[in-house]
Amino acid sequence: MIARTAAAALEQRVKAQAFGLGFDLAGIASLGVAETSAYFEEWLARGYAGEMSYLPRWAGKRRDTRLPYPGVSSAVVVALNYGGTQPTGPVARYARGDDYHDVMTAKLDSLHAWVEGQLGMPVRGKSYIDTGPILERDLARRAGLGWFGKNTNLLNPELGSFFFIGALLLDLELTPDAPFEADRCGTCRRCLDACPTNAFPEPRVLDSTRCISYLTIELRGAIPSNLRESMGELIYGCDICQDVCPWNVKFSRELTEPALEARDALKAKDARTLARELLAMDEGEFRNTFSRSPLKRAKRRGLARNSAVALGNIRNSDDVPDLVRALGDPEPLVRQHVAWALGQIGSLEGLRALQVRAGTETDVAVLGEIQSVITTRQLA
Ligand code: B12
Ligand code: SF4
Ligand code: SF4
Repeated sequence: MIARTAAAALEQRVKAQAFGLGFDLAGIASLGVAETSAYFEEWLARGYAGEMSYLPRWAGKRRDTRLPYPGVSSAVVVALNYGGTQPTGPVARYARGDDYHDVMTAKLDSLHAWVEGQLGMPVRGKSYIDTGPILERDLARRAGLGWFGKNTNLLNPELGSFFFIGALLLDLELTPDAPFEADRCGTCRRCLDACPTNAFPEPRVLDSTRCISYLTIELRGAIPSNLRESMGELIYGCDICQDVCPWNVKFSRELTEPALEARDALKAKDARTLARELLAMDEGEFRNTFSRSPLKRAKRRGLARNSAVALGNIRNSDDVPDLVRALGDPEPLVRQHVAWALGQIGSLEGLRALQVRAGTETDVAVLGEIQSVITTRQLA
């Protein structure tokens, strides 16, 4: 451990360097017990993590920020704005450009090298951007970056909440900033009321299993039928509970980080155009189009599944031929949601195609979906 005196005066310079690298906020926290870990454990116990098994797996380490990378004692915590002023669309703003993990890791690694350069010696340290078992919002609040909004996002009074959080853990005794103590939500509850799937059982608690962000990105299997209509035209992620927040309406900033600019495949595309393109893509096209993109996380089959749901909600009968073609998709998960979409549109052509498909379909879930569509339509 390097003594405090040796690191004196570094705090201001390291923050200035972080701003120079393009970060929008920077603060310092000393590592230790995460104050909100009891909330996290209660959240897990209530089943709100759904299938995100990496969360319970490393729960013990999330209790204390000294555990994930032993031997470090301070964190430089940063925020990077991802452009809340961009128009809303079928893909959440954070995911339109290059993967933020790569963008922020490169910047934080360079900050680490800068610290070593300043001190003229190697300093043990590691960059984290949702890449390890750390309660990042807890750490960021401790470093003075903002408060926990009722929509669970960390909000800053000068930036709103459209930013990523990252941390550089260091074996240095840095003087911490004051934690952000105020709660600036007051009596507002716009985010809670705006959520289309009622994913907030109470303020500051999110049931992921109902959240569109989880359903479109993290969930590997079928989207529960009772939530499909509420997903509207969203294909990847959801910004609704942030869009309605008065702090974002007032303080969202323009995107300044070039690597986060929307790539051509996603730029200014309406949900219908994008959904049709995604549904028609094969694995090779998908890999080429989305290399280094956050969308890779959902895989082609996840995005095709989401696209089918979006087309089912858009209900344009011109999309029936594309959907009928997708009834031949190699992935049963995709065929199942395509069957649902054809049921939503309800055109004769689509229903006939479903009847034909029922004759050759071997997957039980897909057959179940087709039968359910046919039965519902016969009763209607
Ligand atoms: C799992 C996860 C998800 C899950 C669950 C989200 C959730 N709210 O729990 C899903 C897939 C749904 C998700 C969605 C999104 N995510 Co996410 N996600 C994470 C991840 C990996 C872990 C979060 C976690 O631990 N959740 C468990 C709950 C219990 O923790 P929490 O929500 O953070 O809540 C804390 C506080 O609110 C507080 N708390 C809880 N209850 C109470 C009650 C009271 C009274 C008080 C005072 C405090 C309090 O304690 C909790 C623990 O510290 C983090 C990265 C990380 N390693 O932290 C990113 C992270 C939270 N996600 C992020 C983003 C950008 C998103 C999306 C905006 C993406 C999108 N557009 O689709 C949405 C936002 C949805 C939302 N309203 O939160 C950013 C958030 C940045 C910010 N400004 O807050 C993070 C930090 C990633 C990053 N490095 O930038 N995400
Ligand atoms: S991200 Fe969307 S679905 Fe999830 S809680 Fe916010 S508004 Fe609800
Ligand atoms: S919409 Fe209102 S309640 Fe929700 S996070 Fe913003 S200020 Fe807080």
